[in-house]
Amino acid sequence: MSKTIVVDPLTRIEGHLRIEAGVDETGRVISALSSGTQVRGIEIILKGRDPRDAWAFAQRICGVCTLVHGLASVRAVEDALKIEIPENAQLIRNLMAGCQLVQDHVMHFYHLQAMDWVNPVSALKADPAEAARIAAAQDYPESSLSHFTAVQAQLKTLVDSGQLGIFRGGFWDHPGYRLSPEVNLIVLSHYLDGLKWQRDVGKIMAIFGGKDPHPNLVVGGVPCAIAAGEGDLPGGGDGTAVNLTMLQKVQALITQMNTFVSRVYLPDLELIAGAYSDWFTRGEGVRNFLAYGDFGGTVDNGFGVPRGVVLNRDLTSVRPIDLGDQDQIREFISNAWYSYEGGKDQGLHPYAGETTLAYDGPQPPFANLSKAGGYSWLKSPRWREHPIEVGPLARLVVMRAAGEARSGQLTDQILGRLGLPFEAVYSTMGRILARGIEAQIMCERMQVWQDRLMANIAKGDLKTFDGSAWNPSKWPKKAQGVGYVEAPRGSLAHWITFEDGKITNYQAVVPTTWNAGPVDPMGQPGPYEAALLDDHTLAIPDQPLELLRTIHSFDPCMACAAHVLGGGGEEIVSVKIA
Ligand code: NFE
Ligand code: MG
Repeated sequence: MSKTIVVDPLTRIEGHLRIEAGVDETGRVISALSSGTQVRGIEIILKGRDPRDAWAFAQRICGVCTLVHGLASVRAVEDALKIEIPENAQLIRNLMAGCQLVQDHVMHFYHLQAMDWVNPVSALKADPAEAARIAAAQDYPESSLSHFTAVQAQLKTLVDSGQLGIFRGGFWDHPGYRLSPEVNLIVLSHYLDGLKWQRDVGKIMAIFGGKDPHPNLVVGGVPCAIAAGEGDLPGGGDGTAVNLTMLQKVQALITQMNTFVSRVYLPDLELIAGAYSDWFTRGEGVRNFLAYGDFGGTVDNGFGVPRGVVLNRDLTSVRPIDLGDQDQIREFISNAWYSYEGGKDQGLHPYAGETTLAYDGPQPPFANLSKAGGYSWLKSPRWREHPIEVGPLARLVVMRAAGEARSGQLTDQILGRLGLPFEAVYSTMGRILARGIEAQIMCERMQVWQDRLMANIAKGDLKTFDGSAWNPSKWPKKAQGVGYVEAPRGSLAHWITFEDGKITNYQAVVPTTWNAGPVDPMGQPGPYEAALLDDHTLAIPDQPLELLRTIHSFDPCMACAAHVLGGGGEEIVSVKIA
């Protein structure tokens, strides 16, 4: 007899995600539905506003990727008004976005995903001396016996208190956990180190953006002025500027990021990937990948992350993307709780996109989702009608197809040590590994951008802002533009249209919408759904650890994905195994 497993809310993600998976009598997953259960209204409230203010609203789409929606928004306005920002502004935006991406990847690995692979209760049985020996052999920065003894005592206090707290949600002492007690203790110690590390490194965003989360941005560049030495604002004045002390702080933080990523995060990833190498053949998902490209236009005069689509894993062809082309990117709603004026079966390009809420599902609390009437607050974005995965794995695949050297070298080194071919990346563990590889590359690129910024300043180039947007009398009567970012979870773009200086339409198509959206009118499941249908069984269907592993490998952010609030605050149904 088949059963339906309902995980709602799925925890250790951002926001509200419900997964329903049907399993047969052997525990094999035979159906999967991914549902975003919360809706917000950011696209709607942007209508009628000044395009130059949009970023500050759009940035509130999410409190995790706190920078990227603001960045997509200012870029959309700059595209519409054909504004080129100064190179220093581009470098500073890259440094901020790079910081956001690396911080987010580390946080995801340790604080959101690691408990799918690491058993915190087992770490209590570890021999701290053995853990210290393993840590020394791995050349981890911290490998003393006193350290691991202290971490174990800290963990014991937590477990003895009966309040497992952060380690509790969605955690089972399941046979699928395979690491030795000592390795569990080591990775847990890095979980704790990672909390402090991510607090420290976010300061890069605060230095350039005034605060973090939600650093400040501006249409035309960045809002921080640069002072050449220790002084205040260039030309005098009472304000503050990013001066030499602050730039040295940024340098120290980039070094701190790189040290943690190269000596802690990547080695931990390799340990986990080695112990769970069977997860390189699970959770494959859709076979199509997309990256809009980003982090370019400065030092190497091109895309740091290349742009293109890889279909059906064919690495011999990177297909070009045009974000303005009505035939390429369209959002479908046939299984989403929205309506389109022209009917539910068509897809709309974001310039002509509509955000009209039309909840037609069962009244909560309800037992199960139903395809009749839709089952999600997420739309289904498609590229030329193909379901597409975006994110670190997609970028790795597009970089591979485009022949990008550094990512290829790092990937081959790591996979080589694990004895695996490149094709192994098309998997749950591949997504996790791709995130770490990307974090390493990004730390290295941040150093290049920082060096370039310092060189520009040394030459006397302090320009960070082009004020041409700030004279609306020179704007065209009507304009439209698209701004895109390679955000931590994948390709993000905002499309804006405005007339007489006021926004007429604003559409965000967000990484998690690409990945977590529902079945489209062509009958194709979204990437989460496809990845769950991986022809494997759940060892203990009542403890669906395997589902969590695969969904977490995408790093879901539902606030981003639905970004459009339902009235009344629908009840979020508690975790239920049916
Ligand atoms: Ni809310 Fe986001 C990222 C964006 S996700 S985290 O990364 O954009 O879909
Ligand atoms: Mg949208």
